Amino acid sequence: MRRSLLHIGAFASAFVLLVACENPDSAAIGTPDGSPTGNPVEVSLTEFAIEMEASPRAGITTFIVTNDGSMDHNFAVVGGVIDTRFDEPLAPGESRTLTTALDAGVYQVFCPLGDHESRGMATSIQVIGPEIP
Ligand SMILES: [Cu+2]
Repeated sequence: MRRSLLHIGAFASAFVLLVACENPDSAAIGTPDGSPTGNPVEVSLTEFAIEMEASPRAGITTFIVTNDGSMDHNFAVVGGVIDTRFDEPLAPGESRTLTTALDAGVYQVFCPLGDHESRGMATSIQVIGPEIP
């Protein structure tokens, strides 16, 4: 069961990366002309830190989250009207995507599992660019 879920996550991530690579307009994602494809933002979860781009562009955003640690972790984004996270934590080595629409502004990013947030799995990101129409 866990193995098949892992494969689905890996497949979804590969698919997103594939789409991002094959779409010549991917540089324009998040601009007013719009695009259904999320702006990809890679995230690495470890004990106990979250590594990611600090200033992603506003728009539809696809977080490509990989658990590079040795224990389960989750990934939450909270700010403005956004409060999103995975329903289930990611196992070590697992990668999954989380897509959400981000307006410009500051968002708190953290791991909501146990005391991971207070141990360092927390950061803030400054989303830049025009607001979503
Ligand atoms: Cu964690």
